[in-house]
Amino acid sequence: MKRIVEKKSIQNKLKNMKNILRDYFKTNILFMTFFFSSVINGCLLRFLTVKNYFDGGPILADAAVALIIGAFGYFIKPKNQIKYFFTWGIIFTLLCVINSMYYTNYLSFASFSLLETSLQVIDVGDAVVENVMELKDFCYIWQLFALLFVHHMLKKRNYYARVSKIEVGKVRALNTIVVGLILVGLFISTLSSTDISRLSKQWNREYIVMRFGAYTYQLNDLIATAKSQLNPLFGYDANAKAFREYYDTKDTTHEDNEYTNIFKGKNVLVIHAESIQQFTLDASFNGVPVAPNLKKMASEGLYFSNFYSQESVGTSSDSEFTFNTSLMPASSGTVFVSYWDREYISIPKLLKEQGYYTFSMHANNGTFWNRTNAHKSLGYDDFYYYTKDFEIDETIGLGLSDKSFFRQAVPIISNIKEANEHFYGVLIMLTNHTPFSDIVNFSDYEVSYKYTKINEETGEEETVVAPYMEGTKLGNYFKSVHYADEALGQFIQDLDAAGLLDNTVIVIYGDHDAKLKKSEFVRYYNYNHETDSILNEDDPNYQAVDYFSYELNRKVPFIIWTKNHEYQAEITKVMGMYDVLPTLGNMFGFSSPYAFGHDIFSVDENVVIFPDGNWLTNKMYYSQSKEAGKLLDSEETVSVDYINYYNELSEKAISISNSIIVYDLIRKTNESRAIATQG
Ligand code: GP9
Ligand code: MN
Repeated sequence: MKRIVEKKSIQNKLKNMKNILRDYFKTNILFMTFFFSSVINGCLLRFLTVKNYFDGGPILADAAVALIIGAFGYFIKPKNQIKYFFTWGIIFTLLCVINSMYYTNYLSFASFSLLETSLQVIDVGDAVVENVMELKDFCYIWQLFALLFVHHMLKKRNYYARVSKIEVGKVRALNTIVVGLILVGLFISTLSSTDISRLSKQWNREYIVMRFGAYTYQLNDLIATAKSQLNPLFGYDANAKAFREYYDTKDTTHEDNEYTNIFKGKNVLVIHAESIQQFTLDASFNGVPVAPNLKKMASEGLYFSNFYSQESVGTSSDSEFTFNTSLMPASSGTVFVSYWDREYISIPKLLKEQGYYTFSMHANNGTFWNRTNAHKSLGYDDFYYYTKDFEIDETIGLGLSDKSFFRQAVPIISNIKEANEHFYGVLIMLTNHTPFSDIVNFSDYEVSYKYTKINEETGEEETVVAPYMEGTKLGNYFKSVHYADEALGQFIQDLDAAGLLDNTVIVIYGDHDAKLKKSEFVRYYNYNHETDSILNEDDPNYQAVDYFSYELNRKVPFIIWTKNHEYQAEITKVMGMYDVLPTLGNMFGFSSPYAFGHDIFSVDENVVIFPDGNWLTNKMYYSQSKEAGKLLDSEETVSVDYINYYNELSEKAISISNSIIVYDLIRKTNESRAIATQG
């Protein structure tokens, strides 16, 4: 008997619950539309970007954010609630669209700190438009249509009038907030200390979106950006202390090696080779190499064949910065735009101490990447740029063609040589800049696949041309690199003819990869010329392009070359842009106490730390966001301690380097030293 009563009471309770839920859903339709569409879009964004399909954590976080934000809608009269939900719908949709676009282009997520930086990007014109737009980036807009459609239906059915009679807004708002907070609590209980530390540091953006969902990421980013604006005011003491401790315990001893002072007193011309990746040096089509001049110089000089750029969102400007200072790029925003006025120890400044005249040259306008200010701050005596010093007589892609740029540069350098005993100059190339589409109008380099076969009807041998990379972005990239390589080859000849190579060291670096999609490489590696199609994945010859192979292939060339080829070697040790200052410093006789890189000839095992916390040694590429590594030699093994050691090292370097930038710690240290000396 007792059992029957109990069963009935449970049944009644369930029934009651069902009725409550039914009534709830029936009278909260607009809120529910907002809630579910927001959660679905949050998931969709992750599905289309970081691809963590089955992780409950970020769904919980997205749901909590949508509940808490949605809850405040109840403070508004039902008939007016659409205005509130639609406004948030626009914000959430924009957030998804922008992040999706950003990921399409940079494989990372957008940040409020980039608002200032992105104004720089507008100058790049068609490069942005052509790269940015993909249909899938706009699929989130359905949320807005759903909200309008549901609102329209509800209005037609007199829903708002009915609901206003029963809805006590404040109670609903509070109840919803409580449920939201319970979800927050549940979510927090799933977090590890690493998750929390990464959320506060914010540089591992991919990881944060994977773990916390896009809405929490963006909210956190907003707080981090606001904080970084106020940073110079807050947190100085703790960061300055960490900085002092780091350098107090850092071993800065350097022993001489066979390259010490080999180039002391020689002139330097650095070529910033826009978007040139290392694999192009080994590529050829129909027997014609893509980059024969670079290849030749690599074989005649010191060639660092595992050299990686360490750029962040500041792309070209980040590479210029890291090349010249051996510091990492800023964790939020870009140095050239937001932190150009800090004090840095740089190659131009160090060579100036040895009596060098230092200059930079670029055929874009001087304001791009705030170079007019940033180059001064880096210590260049002069910056030669369009519109000041170059005439636009041939335009390809973004601006003046590299061939014309170099042609016009030679007489300027000749004058510089006349007027100065020693010089250090950096020439920033431009033509090989994404989207590489204009180059087809100037290049006759073919990226097709030509082969011979017997014509079945005539029985004679004939040449067949399969399109291969023609008409693809990677194909255009090869044409573009071929052009840049020709320009470079001609420049070296012209420098020689002008007598400018005799006492000069040429340094060439690719500033970053070309940001090409994996699918472009799939075609390049797996093309079947006979059928003009891509091999099936199960074909034994199929070469997959996975995350690690793609990342490893992002390396760029780094070459140190002299006319008489006194120093020839291929250096296979992994090397990063931040190793340039110490390595050249060893050769030219300068050094920076704040360098994060190393003289490559002085280290046993080098590590390249990327701004997102990933790192690379000659043994392993490790991704901190994926918490996975790839051994470069499958026969080798590494221990967990090895991985932990480099994880910690990377985090420390990124953090200290960022403090130097944000808190202007080099200037502060010099000032306190000066005061101490006076005292
Ligand atoms: C623009 C050029 C390109 O002047 O240096 O910059 P990027 O888009 O590569 O940062
Ligand atoms: Mn660049």
